[in-house]
Amino acid sequence: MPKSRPLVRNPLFVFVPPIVLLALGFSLISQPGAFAPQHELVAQAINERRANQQPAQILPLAKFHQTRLATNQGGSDFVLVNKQRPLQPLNYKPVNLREIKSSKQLDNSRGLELSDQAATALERLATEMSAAGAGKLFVNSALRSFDYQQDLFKSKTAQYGLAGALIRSAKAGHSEHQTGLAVDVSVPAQGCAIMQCFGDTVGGKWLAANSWKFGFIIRYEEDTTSTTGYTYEPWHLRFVGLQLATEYSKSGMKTLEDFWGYPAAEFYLEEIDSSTSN
Ligand code: DAL
Ligand code: ZN
Repeated sequence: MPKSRPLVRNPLFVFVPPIVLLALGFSLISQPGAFAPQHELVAQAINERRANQQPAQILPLAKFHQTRLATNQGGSDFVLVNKQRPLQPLNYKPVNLREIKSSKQLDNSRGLELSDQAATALERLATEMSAAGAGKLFVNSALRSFDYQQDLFKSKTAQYGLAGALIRSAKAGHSEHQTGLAVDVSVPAQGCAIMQCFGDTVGGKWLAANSWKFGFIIRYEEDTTSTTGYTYEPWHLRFVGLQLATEYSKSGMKTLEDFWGYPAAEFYLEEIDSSTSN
């Protein structure tokens, strides 16, 4: 009987396939935007913009995907926080904070803080606003901690009931104020402080028309509750940086959810779950 030869595998067959697979995997995940969530929503948003003959994004698509990834990061100017996109961790605290400087054009007598770049932008905005004769800004609210937001939500609930609180105030961990990128302002000399009629004042109109030039947007515009979950807040400015604010204002979009192609977030997921589980 011939001796059977021991089975010797060619090392090429053993090592090459896993190496090829690994290389393929790495090349795929290193593609820009490979992890960008919901590509189809981005494509849909872009197609809708085209169909409505709105100006197209000038960011190339790959860059748009990369930028959109930053909407998940609390420390990014692009972060998208809403009822369905809590900060992570929930008690997130930004690191680059500083007190907004008071001046002849800007009253921050409450000593409130914002992220460094948002504070600088607000100081410039206030100088221009005053020079334009649109009034002297007062800073009503800026950075809020998780605990502060929790107390605020409780006090709004006591004041307006749960449904009333939900459309006025975010739950802790879900507020833009916790990022250091949002600020509530008023012009005391013109009245309507932290009221919807602020939008009809000289100051409120100037902000709606000009705040993008300083990197801010009015985050909760009129008639956007079904997307943002909040009623009109003409006093709530959100810093997104000059490039994005410029793009956003050119795009004609009214919410960041629409701009980035994320789903509307009128309700918290737990509200939706509880209403469908009965
Ligand atoms: N008032 C806004 C929605 C907030 O509480 O963040
Ligand atoms: Zn606010």
